[in-house]
Amino acid sequence: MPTVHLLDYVAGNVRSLVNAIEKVGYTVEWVRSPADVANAEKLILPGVGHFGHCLSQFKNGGYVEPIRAHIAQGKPFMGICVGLQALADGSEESTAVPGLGVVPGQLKRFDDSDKSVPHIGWNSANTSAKGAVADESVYGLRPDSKYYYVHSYALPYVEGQLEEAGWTVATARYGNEEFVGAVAKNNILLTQFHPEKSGAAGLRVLKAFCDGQPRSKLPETPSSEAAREGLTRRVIACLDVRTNDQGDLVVTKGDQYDVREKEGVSAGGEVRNLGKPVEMARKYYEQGADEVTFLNITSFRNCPVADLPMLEILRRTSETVFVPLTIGGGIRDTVDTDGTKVSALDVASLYFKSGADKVSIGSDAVTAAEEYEARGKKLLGTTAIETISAAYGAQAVVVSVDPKRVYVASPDATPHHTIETATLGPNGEKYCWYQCTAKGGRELRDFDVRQLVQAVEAMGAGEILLNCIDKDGSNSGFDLELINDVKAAVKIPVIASSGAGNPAHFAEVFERTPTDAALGAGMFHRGEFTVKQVKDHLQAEGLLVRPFED
Ligand code: 1PR
Repeated sequence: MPTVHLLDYVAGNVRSLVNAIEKVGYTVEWVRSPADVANAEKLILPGVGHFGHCLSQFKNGGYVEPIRAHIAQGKPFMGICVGLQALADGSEESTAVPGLGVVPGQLKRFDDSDKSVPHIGWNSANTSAKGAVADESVYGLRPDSKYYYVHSYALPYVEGQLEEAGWTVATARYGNEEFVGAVAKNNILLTQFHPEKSGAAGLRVLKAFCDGQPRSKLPETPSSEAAREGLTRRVIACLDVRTNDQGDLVVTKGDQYDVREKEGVSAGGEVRNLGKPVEMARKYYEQGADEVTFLNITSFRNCPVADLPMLEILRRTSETVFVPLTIGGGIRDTVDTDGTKVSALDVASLYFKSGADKVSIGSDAVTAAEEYEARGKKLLGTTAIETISAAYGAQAVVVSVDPKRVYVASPDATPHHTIETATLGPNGEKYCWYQCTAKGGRELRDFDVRQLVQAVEAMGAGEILLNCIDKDGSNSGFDLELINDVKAAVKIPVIASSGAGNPAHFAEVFERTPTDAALGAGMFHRGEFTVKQVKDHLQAEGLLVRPFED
C-alpha cells in the first residue's frame, strides 16, 4: 500500500487518523524526528489542544524549517485542526507564540455571549463562490456535506482576503460568525474540521488528499436548503457497558439506573443484555449517529487500567466508526492491581491512544467540584479535569452529571439553587433542586447541579453530559427544566440526556431548550426507533441535521 507520513509531535487521538488513512487505502509512516520529514512525499500535520503548546513543541522539536522546505518543494501537505492554525500568522489563544505565517490571518476566540464555546459538532465546509469553480469539488469537499469540528478559536472569514492571496476557501458559520473551515492552495490543504471524525464525507477529503486529487467534479449541484450553513443538531447514541453475571461485557440499560431485569424469562435480577458494544456502535454509526458514547458503568468496582476490554472495545470501534467516540467510567487517579499509582491523566491517555476523542468524568468530578468550592473556588491544577484539559484541550473533557430531583415547598427550605417546576412533587411541592450523585446514583451529595457545572467549567471541562436519574429509562422525554437551568449557568456545550422515548422528544428538546446535543439510549437499543428516524423527524421539523453519507 502507498504511504502517507504523519507527524507525531502532539498528544491526542491519532489512532483514528491512522485508521482513517488506512481505510482510504494508505499506510502510515511516522515522522519521529525532523530528519524524517525529508523522506515524506505526502505529509499530514495533525493537531489538538492548545495553539501555543503545540507550536512550542513543534518548534522545539526542530520541525519548522523541514516543514517549510517540504511545502516549498511543492510536496503535498495537509494540516488538521491545530495543524491548520499553526500555519496562520498567530492566535489570540497564545499571542506570545507566532504561527508559521503561511496562511494570512489571526485566529480569534468565538464570541461566547450568544453561543456555547467550544464549537463542537457538525458544520459546513462550503466552497461555493469562495475561490472555487461552481461545479467543482475541492479535495472532495461538498457544499451539502457536514464535517466534525471541535475548537474554540477559528480563522474569521474576511471576504476576498484569502482568495486574493490565491487560496480557495471553504467556510462554516457558527451563530453570526463566518470562519474558515478549510483552505487549499497548490500543494497545501488545511482543514479546521477533523476529516477522520467526519464519516464518509471526511474520508472522501482524506482520500482526495492522499490520491493527489485536489479538483474533481461535484456529482450534482445541491439545493440551497441542502447547502444551508450552520451547526447541525447533534444526535448521540449512548451505550452503557458492564460485565454481566456470566462475565461478558454487554450493552445494558437501566430504569433510573437499575439495570437488572424485572420481568420476562430473565426476570429475577439478571443484568439486561441488549447486545455487543462494538457491533452496536457500528450499527448506530451506520444509522447516522453524530457521536457514540460508551459509559463503563461499573468502573468503580475494577481498576480501569486493568480494564482492558474497554480499551479493546475502543480500538475495535475506532476501526469502523469514523465519528467522535467518548468513553466514561473510572477516569480518576487510581492504584493499579500491582500497587502502582496511575494518574487520571495516564488513564485518559490510554483511552485516547485506543481511539477515544473525549473522556467523560463522573464521580471524580463531583469530589473535585466539592473541594474546589470548599477551598473558596481556588484551582489546584492537579485534578483529573484540569490535568486532562491542560494536556488534551478542554474539548476532550466531558463531565457526566447524574442529578436527582429533590422537591421542596419553597426556595427557603434549602440553601441550594431551586427552580419552580411544572411537575409537582409527591406532596404538591412547587419547587425542586437537583442533587448531585456519585457512583452511578448510589451516593447522594449535599451539592447541587449548578454548583457542579460551574465548578467544572472553571476547572476546564469542555462539555456537560447532563443525565437525569428521575428521567433515565422512562421514555417520557427529557427534563426540559433541568436542561434550561443548566444551559443558563454555563457557556460550554451541554448534551441533554435521559428520557428520550421517540423522535418527537428530540425535536422537543431542541425546540424548547438551547441544548447543544441530545443523547438517547434505550429507545435505540430496544430497536423501537433508529437514529435515522430521529434525524428525519428533526429535518421534517425544519431543524438542521447532518445528512448521512455512505
Ligand atoms: O463515575 O466517572 O466512574 O463514571 C460512571 C459513568 O457511568 C457516569 O457517566 C454515570 O452516568 C454512568 N452510570 C453509572 N451507573 C449507571 C447506571 O445506569 N446504573 N449510567 C450509569 C448512566 C445514563 C445515560 C443514559 C441516559 C439515557 N447512564 O448515559 O444512557 O440516561 O437513557 P435513556 O435514553 O434510555 O433514558 P464514573
